[in-house]
Amino acid sequence: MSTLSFTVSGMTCDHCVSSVREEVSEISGVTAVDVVLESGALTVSGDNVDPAAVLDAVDEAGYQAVVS
Ligand SMILES: [Cu+2]
Repeated sequence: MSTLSFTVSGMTCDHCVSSVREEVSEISGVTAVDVVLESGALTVSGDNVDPAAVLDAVDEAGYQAVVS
């Protein structure tokens, strides 16, 4: 189990947060997703989670993420 941290830009409301949470939750190995709207902080917990897959999932949701 490990934790990855990212910063997401472009989220403006709780719906944005839900979209990001939903997409990232679908990634193989992910067990927990925490998104903070105000700071854009995205924390992903799980086993052997590919950081690139997280960046892709956020992109898929319509936002931009960087590893933080
Ligand atoms: Cu929104």
